[in-house]
Order: sequence, then C-alpha cells, then structure tokens
Amino acid sequence: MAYETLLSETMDGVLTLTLNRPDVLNAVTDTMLKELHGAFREAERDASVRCIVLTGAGRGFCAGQDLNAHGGAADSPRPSVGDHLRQGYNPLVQRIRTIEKPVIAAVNGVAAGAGANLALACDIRIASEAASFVQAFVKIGLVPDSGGTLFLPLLVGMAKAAELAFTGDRLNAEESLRLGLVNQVVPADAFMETTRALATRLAALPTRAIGLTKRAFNRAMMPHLDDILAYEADMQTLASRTHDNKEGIAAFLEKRPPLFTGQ
Ligand code: LHQ
Repeated sequence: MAYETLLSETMDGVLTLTLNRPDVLNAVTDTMLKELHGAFREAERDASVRCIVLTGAGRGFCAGQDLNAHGGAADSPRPSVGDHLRQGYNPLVQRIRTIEKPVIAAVNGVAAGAGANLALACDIRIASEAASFVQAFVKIGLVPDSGGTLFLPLLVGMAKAAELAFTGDRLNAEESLRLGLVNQVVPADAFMETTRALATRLAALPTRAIGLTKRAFNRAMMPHLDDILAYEADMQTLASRTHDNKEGIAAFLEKRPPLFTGQ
C-alpha cells in the first residue's frame, strides 16, 4: 500500500509504519491521520500482521499537530479543534488501544504534543538515546489530548504528570526511562535493530493470547477511555477559544517567545 505521509513495510509478521514528513519532525496533517487510520484498519484485518511498530523518519518521532495546517493552510477544510480530535485523533488512539496485536512505539527522536501521546497510547515504547518527550500543548495554550490526560498520569503518577503538562518541559530519554514512560533506552546505532528483534519476537508469540491480554489490560486500566477522549476534546475546545492559544500558535509560527496573558 502506497501512502503520501507514511512508509509501510511488513517483514516476519511485523508491520513497520514510519511517519514520513521529516522536514517538520513528522508533524501530523489530515492526510497523515487518514493514512494512519487506514493502515491500522488494514493491520487489524490482516492475519499475517502480528505486531506493529510505529516510528518516525529523520530526527523526530512526531511533533504533534502540524501547526501550519492548523494555522490556515490546511490540506482540507478545517473543523473545530474539538471536532478535529473527535474525528481524527481520538478514533486513532482507540484503534491503537483496541487492535488486538502488540503495538510498539519506536521513539527515534522528539515526540511532542499529540505525537507524544500517540506514543503513550502504544503498548510498549523503545526509545533511542536521541528520544525526548514534550507535552507541548501548554506552550500553545492547549491541554493534553489524544489520551494524554489518562496515559501520562497512569505511567508517571499525578504529580509528575502535572509538572510535565503544566510546564511543557522536554524530558530526555534517560529521564523518561527513570519515570517509567519508556520500557528501554537503546543507543541510536542499535535502536532499530533492537526494536525489530523485540517486534519479531512478539510477532512469533501467541497473537490471540496477547490480544486478549491487551483487551483485559484496557478493561482494568482504562475502561473509560471513550469518556476521557471526549472530555479532552471538550476541554480543548475551551482552550482553543483563548487568546493565549492564538498567541501561542502565532509565536511558534513566527519563531518568537509567546507572551501569555492568562486570557
Ligand atoms: C513544526 C512542528 C509542528 C509544524 C516542528 N507543526 N511545523 C490537536 C487538534 C487540533 C489542533 C491542535 O492540536 C492538536 C494536538 C497537538 O498536537 S497540539 C501540539 C502541537 N505541537 C507542538 O506544539 C510542538 C511544536 N514543536 C515544537 O515545540 C518543537 O519543534 C519541538 C520541541 C517538537 C522540537 O524542537 P527542535 O528540536 O528545536 O526543532 P524545531 O523547532 O527547530 O523544528 C524543526 C522544524 O520542524 C522547524 O521548521 P524549520 O522550517 O524552521 O526547519 C519547525 O517549525 C518544524 N515543526 N513542529 N507541530
């Protein structure tokens, strides 16, 4: 299957999906969202796919929503931020959580905003030494979305989640490991090989049992994920109406520090 924004390769039962907009650290466009949906839908149906690896081309994993697209030059007519989440990101997070096959995020570089939280939605995260995580939302006056308000406190606890979400500070790979955000940190030169070895191993294990285990983990740890995603979309709608959101996006695009007023 040929995509515009993704590279896709299947080997030894492992589907590797590579986000492929390296010039903008694989920031997400509508096309990328659609293609990711399609790729996960296909992977769900295809019995020969028994493990999925999500990674990024170039030096980034994913910088979240493409703020150029969000700012105006969209690749399709722009719905409200809430609808964008309800129609695009939220169903993708649901797909990652409900596909009954292991999903590994191979975090090769910076993972920011929704890009960070898509990685957190995956079952396992392998980080390159070059990886970092940024809950970048606050820097543009937004709230964590794509399941971040659940996944982040689940993984690192409420206090650290609050610190990361409120400050938008960048967490390096070692710190991410210490906090339990990632399973393993691997030197950059051994990174894809190590990820592939784990993925190939998982793909050769009893897929149905792993899928049912994932279903049970979902039930135990995130039975209200639907509600949480819907609530995030509501909160994001409120945040998107603030002056600070407009200022944050303008400042990012103009490459200057934002001046937030609290309004
Ligand atoms: C970008 C981006 C980007 C465009 C880097 N867009 N170009 C959902 C629904 C609806 C609306 C809103 O949002 C959401 C969910 C979200 O995801 S909101 C959060 C969106 N993401 C961000 O706010 C992150 C913005 N990016 C950054 O803060 C930095 O780029 C990070 C920390 C990711 C990386 O910093 P650096 O390593 O210093 O790289 P850089 O900033 O120099 O970026 C490299 C290039 O990528 C640069 O372009 P240029 O032409 O100067 O080389 C950036 O403009 C571009 N880029 N992120 N999200």
